Amino acid sequence: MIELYTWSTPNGRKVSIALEELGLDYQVHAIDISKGDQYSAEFTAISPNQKIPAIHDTDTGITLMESGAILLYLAEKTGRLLPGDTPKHWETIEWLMWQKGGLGPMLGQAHHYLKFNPGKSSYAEERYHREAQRLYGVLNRQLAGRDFIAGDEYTVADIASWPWVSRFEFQHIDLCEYPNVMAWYLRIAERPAVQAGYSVPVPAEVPGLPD
Ligand SMILES: N[C@@H](CCC(=O)N[C@@H](CS)C(=O)NCC(=O)O)C(=O)O
Repeated sequence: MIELYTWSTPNGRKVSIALEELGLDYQVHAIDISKGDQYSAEFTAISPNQKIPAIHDTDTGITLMESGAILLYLAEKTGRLLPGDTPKHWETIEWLMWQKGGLGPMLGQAHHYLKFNPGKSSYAEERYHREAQRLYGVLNRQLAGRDFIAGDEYTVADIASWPWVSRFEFQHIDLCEYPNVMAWYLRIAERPAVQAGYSVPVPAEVPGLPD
């Protein structure tokens, strides 16, 4: 059984979507980061960096923070979502690291300046909007002629990036300008595991495209 410590954010949803996809038994502990639950002594013992998501696997005794490490752990535990074929394996890891080091952190800043604090810094708004557009362009090129980021297989690289793209409106991104990303976004949005994992821990609808 996996104990999942999470909140309804892109990083949290990566793990609930993966757990649903893998059909693993899990129990949710809501850590409301808007109320400061992440700073409690109990949660700090589980996630030393005081951020969600984190897991504890009661089968192995392993406790992990960092969404990328958790996705790799779940993939290794089940033998799924990470191709065994060497070139595809490393391409999946490469794009998982791209999400962790680029797409996630930069879009997170875009959320702060474009969605939550507009008007505070035009420099930051322009910088993170431009970087968001550049990153969507990178993803659009990677997805040309492919159903998924690492090819024809749905992997942890898709699960890591998709919840960030689901917040395209926060980032002032018009998905029509990135047709390969748009098709990939909609393809993944249909998966029952994505819809179920999106509602953890707070019920939420997967965002559709604006009319
Ligand atoms: N690198 C971490 C980032 C985790 C992260 O930033 N989590 C956010 C929610 S998406 C959080 O816990 N924020 C609470 C805070 O910053 O106090 C990961 O990928 O797991």
